[in-house]
Amino acid sequence: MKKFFAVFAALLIIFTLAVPVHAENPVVQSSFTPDPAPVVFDGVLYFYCGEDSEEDNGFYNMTDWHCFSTTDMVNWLDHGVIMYPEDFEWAEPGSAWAAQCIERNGKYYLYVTVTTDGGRAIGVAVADSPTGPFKDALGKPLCGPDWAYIDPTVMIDDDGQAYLYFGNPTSFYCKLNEDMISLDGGVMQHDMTVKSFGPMPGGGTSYTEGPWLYKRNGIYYLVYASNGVPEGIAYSTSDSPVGPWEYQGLIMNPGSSTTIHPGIIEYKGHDYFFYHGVLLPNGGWNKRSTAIMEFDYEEDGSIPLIEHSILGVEQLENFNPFGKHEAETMSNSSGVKSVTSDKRVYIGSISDGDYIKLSGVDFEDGAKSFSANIYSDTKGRLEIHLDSQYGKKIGTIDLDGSSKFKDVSCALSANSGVHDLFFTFMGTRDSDFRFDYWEFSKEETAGSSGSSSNTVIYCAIGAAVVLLAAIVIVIIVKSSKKRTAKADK
Ligand code: FUB
Repeated sequence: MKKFFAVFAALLIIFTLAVPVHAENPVVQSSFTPDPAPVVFDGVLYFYCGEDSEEDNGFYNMTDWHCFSTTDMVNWLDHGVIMYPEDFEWAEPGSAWAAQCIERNGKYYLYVTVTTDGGRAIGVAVADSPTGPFKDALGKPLCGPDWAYIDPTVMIDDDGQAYLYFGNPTSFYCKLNEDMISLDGGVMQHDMTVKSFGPMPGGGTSYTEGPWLYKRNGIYYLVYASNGVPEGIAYSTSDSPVGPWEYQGLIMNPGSSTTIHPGIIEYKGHDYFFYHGVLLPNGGWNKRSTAIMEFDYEEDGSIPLIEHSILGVEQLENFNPFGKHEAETMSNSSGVKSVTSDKRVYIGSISDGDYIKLSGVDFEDGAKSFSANIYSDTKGRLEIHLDSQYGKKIGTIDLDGSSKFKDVSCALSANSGVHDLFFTFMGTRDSDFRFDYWEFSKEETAGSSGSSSNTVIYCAIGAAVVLLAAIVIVIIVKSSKKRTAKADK
């Protein structure tokens, strides 16, 4: 029997170590993340997306654009709100439809869809960093207004010529000047033929909206939402950046939402397909979330049919917890929201029992201390657990309920190797926690305030008490021996 358990335990350990860490779809749980647009800047993978509001207005109530980044495909840093439609003075609030960002000569250009007087329009904003601050570059639409002008996608070809595509249900395109904020010529439209864009059941072509333009091995790819609603994803190819296009077929069947919106990117030798679906419990056709699937091109460059799955992509490398990290870095979470306020992004809306998870965190030979910047309105605690929300507890920070952001720290009990890391908040039912940043260190922290350091203090007091008791016993024994010796005399 003992032998059986030993073999079973060994197999379990081998199995656990052999299964790679996977992301879960949706990628983000703390907000809705429709219309994802991935891009790599300086070795970091970003995706830009809109935000479907929780407040339903019966249509798309899209309040702002967000940006997320990763280097391991599983743990994502939320850079918060990077722009509001109101930042374009001529655009309507709540109209933050699809956007895409591109870099040229050290500037970052964000092409967006918004609603204005007389229709939708493509606006362009510019920033010095991928995460903003972005400013309207023109003070007016780059293209439009026109109700068909939505979903910009942008590409700079090898010869330096930039192209902008957009449109529903027609595919429009134009050339951009080197300044990226003016057109070289006018807006053109493709011949909407079945040969170029495939057949729509019931007539017309399958092209619907959400174009995604890129080049790979000399082939131009135009990937787009197809077949009306519910949308699937199809693609066409060309040997020229402006077509004519040749329809190649469907690469994703319709899924959980009416719209789906594609984005494709190569990162660290892997090819990823971004799309959105109704993937959160409180989601809906206008409350959509980003999902990612990995795929391999066929040898001839064609894209295979990609399945929908809630099992996302594999982690590319372990997460290094040492050094300062923003609290809005996570692979999963429960209950929390990222808050953008005065150029500061933190995790708010945290209540009792909520948690933040980071996957595949490498503590190497062990972290000795933990520090964080936290606000709490209640005498609660931040507990640090390994491998599950209530797994092995390696440290606790006791929060004083002062309703101020404070630097707090604690010593840690033994931890080493690679684990999933959970920050679990414990308080009273309606407690309000806010979490700005954290850091693990290999050094012991002086003046630690958490209960792991309290444990050290309690141990020291305990040891002193035991020592005192021992001294008292020795004295009593010695004096009783003296008394016995006297009596014997
Ligand atoms: O998110 C609003 C609109 O729905 C987008 O612009 C379309 O691509 C579709 O996803």
